[in-house]
Amino acid sequence: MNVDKLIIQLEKKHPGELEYLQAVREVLESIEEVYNQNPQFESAGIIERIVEPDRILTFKIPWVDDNGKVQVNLGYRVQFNNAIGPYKGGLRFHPSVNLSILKFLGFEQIFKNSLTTLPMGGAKGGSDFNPKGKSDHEVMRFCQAFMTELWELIGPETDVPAGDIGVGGREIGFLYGMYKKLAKENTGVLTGKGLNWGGSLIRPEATGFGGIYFVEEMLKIQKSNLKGKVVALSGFGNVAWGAALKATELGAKVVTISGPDGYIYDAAGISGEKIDYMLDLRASNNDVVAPYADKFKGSKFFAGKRPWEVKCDIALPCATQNELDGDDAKKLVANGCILAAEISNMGCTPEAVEVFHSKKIPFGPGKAVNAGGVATSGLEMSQNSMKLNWGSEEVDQRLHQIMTSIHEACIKYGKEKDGYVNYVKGANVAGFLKVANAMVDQGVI
Ligand code: 2IT
Repeated sequence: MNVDKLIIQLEKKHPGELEYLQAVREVLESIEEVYNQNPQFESAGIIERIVEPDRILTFKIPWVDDNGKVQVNLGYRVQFNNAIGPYKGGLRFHPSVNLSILKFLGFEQIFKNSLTTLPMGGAKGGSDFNPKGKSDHEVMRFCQAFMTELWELIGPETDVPAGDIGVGGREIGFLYGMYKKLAKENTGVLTGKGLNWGGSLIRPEATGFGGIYFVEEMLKIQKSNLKGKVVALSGFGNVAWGAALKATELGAKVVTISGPDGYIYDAAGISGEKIDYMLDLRASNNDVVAPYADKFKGSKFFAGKRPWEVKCDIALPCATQNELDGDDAKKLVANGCILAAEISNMGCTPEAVEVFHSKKIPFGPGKAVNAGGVATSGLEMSQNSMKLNWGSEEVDQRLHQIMTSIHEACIKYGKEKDGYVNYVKGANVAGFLKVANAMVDQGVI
């Protein structure tokens, strides 16, 4: 395999799909060595097959807003790979959504889902619809229109969507209701469901909790832990909320959250009612964090800036892709940061990752660190299949064990001669091998 040649070919085929090409390049660079050591991969054409989605559904979503005006959005489902299980991955509703972003997310999801140890393939979907500022009725009409197109492609044993940015419990409820009406069945076709209609305990917390369990493991091998560590995180949604809760519980002090409007610095620490307030901020539907500074005296709002300029021990991007760049990484390192981990998908640019690697700062990539969300979706699917519910302790303990095993897999394939762990390589190789071997076993299909 020749990575540069493959990327040039892909660039020609998919011009301008920058996020997708970025995600593919990172994985190819990591697996090049193990790929070339396994000639069965080359003869089965694994690389050429794994970088292209199995299929992409694109559809139009016309709906009527509260003023009686017709709106038109675009919808997508990218079914990337189902070698080890049904297609699985979230739906993102955000104005920035386009095919490149959904292809990068679907591609990442293949390896992430493989790392969870559960039988799930990779997929992603969504729309350029913006739920911010919309009424509940508008969101309902949109979700119903979206599902009218999607339902025939998905099913509890074929493709199981879930939430991502802009898709939470409310949206999953409306989507599920419409699927149920169209398919005339009550099954685990979506995850992130409400607790009294098939959802799993701990699913809302899982991405953040799992991320912090992973960070704990990263610290443990350095004979350290979270007690007293100062944590800078970005975002203020579901992922940031879960991460803040668990990091605080384990003794860390979270000093930042952020939104599209800027970031909040709270030197006293974002804990207790301040973490609960993140839910109010989100419910206000305005996509801003500035009101936090009015409510909690002593905190400060920095308009239009990112939180990576503050002094911290640990940096955790929890918002979106490429939200921490090379300059941010340099600032963090200069300020004494000892660990960075993406709880968002591809939160760091390649330049940022390069800075962390060159300074031997442990860096956890999203597909390992944030796998707890989809892992708990997998546990929701298991509970749905068995038609029974586990208690929160049981789910949490399984989640914790899965995160520990993902960390072990990263060490197995990512530990370098000097003892530094390249988690990017570890996660990519471990995730890839399982899927590639399954593809070899199953023939050219
Ligand atoms: O990026 C992700 O892993 C998710 N948004 C969760 C996907 C899922 O199927 O639970």
